[in-house]
Formats: sequence, structure tokens, C-alpha cells
Amino acid sequence: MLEFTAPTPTIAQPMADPMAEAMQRVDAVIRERLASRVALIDQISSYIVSAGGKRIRPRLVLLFSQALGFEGPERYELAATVEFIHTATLLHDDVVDESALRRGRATANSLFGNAASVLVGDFLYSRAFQMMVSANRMRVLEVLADATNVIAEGEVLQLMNMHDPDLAVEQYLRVIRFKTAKLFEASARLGALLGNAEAQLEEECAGYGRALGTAFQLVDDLLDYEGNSDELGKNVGDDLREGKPTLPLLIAMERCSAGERELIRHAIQHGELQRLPEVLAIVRATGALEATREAAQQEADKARACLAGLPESHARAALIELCVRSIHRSS
Ligand code: GRG
Repeated sequence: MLEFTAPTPTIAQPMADPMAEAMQRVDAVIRERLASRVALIDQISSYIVSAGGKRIRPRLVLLFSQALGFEGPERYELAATVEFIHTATLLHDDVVDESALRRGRATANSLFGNAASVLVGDFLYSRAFQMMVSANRMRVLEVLADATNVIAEGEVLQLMNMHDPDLAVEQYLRVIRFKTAKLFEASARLGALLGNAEAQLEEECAGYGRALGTAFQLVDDLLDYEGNSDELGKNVGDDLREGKPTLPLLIAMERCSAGERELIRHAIQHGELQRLPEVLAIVRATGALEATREAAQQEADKARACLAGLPESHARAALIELCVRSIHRSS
């Protein structure tokens, strides 16, 4: 079996991370709960989990529960649970997208094959359900069952939107709220539930997660054009290769000349990665990258405003910091 190593420092982890000890507890639960009597499951799940990742979603569970004064061990279990769900979606997503690079390594599908990747994703997803049952709270089950269902809907919606250059911005935003923001929202809500937040405060915590998750995906889509594969840990240009009409392209098409619009439309319709340099030049010239970053910033501001009802604390300060770091990130 491959060695488990702690995640590398990234945007979610400032230099001296006050959450370091709590995150180590989460990693210990992850390591413990990965165990399976089937060797290939151990091998593949350890392979993807040991590559690290930013662990943002478990951090949300910990920070919201802490901000509300809850410090019981259940928070580590639930934090690990959301990371398992996230990891299952990554395994499935890389198969669907035929991606070759994730977290700076060859994807599990490229090393072990599609079938093994999907099935180990199923293992992690169902292990997450075993773990959430142990919380023995119907609301926890409800939140995560709903979230995973919405994530799957988002992924199918995205599939339907593939190669469609006429996609409306609203439809694009709907997909990212479903496929990405929903798990951020659920993670924040779980923290609020652990902290026994009243209904309105729970909604505000969930609202933070939803807005942060939306900002996060907008930046993800931006980095697919602006980023650097080494830092990102995945290949830039993947979205164009798949014919995904993301916000940088939708904005560029609104602002460019008719000839340039036709070039982008064709590249989306046919997934023309070879057109990346020309597409990138148009995206840059039209200011579409800045406009996408601005849209992400507005979501991050919205997230920050949702924290008004939380008492001042280190955890609340860390949640504010996360809004800043989610925008200014390179991985
Ligand atoms: C198994 C419930 C289930 C669903 C399958 C394939 C699929 C349906 C959903 C995929 C959803 C998906 C992968 C959305 C993208 C989310 C996203 C921004 C991933 C990258 O997150 P980071 O940057 O990753 O937090 P790290 O590597 O840091 O953990």
C-alpha cells in the first residue's frame, strides 16, 4: 500500500496554520477510514488521498463548528466524511473528463483504468455514508444525501451543456452552484448543525459556503486559462479540450469581434485544444479574465457578509481569510 503523507501547504493553509493540529486529526480519521479488506481499494484510495489537496471542505466543517463553540470529536469524523465525498467526485470526474493529471500526479483513471477509478469512487462515497450514519443525526444525513444528489445533477447538467457556445451565463452559474458550491454549502451547514446554530444562523453559514464555493469554481475556471499546469497540478486548457463553455469564454464572446466569436464558437463545438493560443489571446484582450475574477470577488464578498451573525473568534477570522485566499490562488 502507498504511504499516506500530510497534504502540502496550499492556499487553505497559511504558513503558521492555527488549524494544523485539528487538520491532522482529520487526516488521522481519513487514514483510519480508508481501510478496506480489498487491496486494490486501499491502493487507489491511498493514491489519491495521499496526493494531498487543499482540504477546504473539511476545514469549513471545523471552522464553523468551532466558531459556534463546538469542539467534540464528531467534527473530525464529519470533516473526513465531506473529504471522502469530494474525493469520490474527483475520481468520477476525472473518468468523465478523461483527465490525465490531478493534484500534480497522473490521475487514478490513467494509472489504474476507468473501471477501477469509478468503483473506488463508489467505495469512498459509500464509506462516507457509513461514517455519516455514525453521527446518528437525521439532519446530517439529510444535508449530505441532498448535497450528493445535487452534485450528481450538476454534473449531468454540465454534460448536457458541453459543446454549447450559446449557453446562458445563468445556466453556467446553475451548474457551478450544483456541482461545486453545494458541497461547500453542506460542509458549512454541518459545522453550523454541530454548533447547534438557530435556523437563521444555519442559513447564513450555508450561504457563506454556497458563495465561497461559487467563487472557488469561478477561479477554477479562470485558472484553466490563466494558470500554470505545474502549480495547478492539472492540465490547463482541459476545459477547452472538453468543449466546456465556462465564464471566461462566455464573456469573451460577448466582447470580441464577429470573426473572433466564430473562432471561439467553433473551438467550443469541436473541443479544439489546438486553438488554445488564439482563444487565450482573445480572452486576454477582451478583459474576460479580469471580469471572471471580479465575478468571483463579488461572490467572496457575499460569503464574507454572511459571517456577520457569528461572534468574533479566530475561527471567524480564518473564514474571512479563506475568502481572500480563494480568490488569490494559483492552485
Ligand atoms: C460521487 C456524489 C458523486 C457524484 C459524481 C463526477 C461527479 C458526479 C461530480 C463531479 C463534481 C466536481 C468534481 C466538481 C468540481 C469541484 C472542484 C472545484 C474540484 C477541485 O476542488 P479542489 O481544488 O481540489 O478543492 P483539491 O485537490 O484541492 O482537493
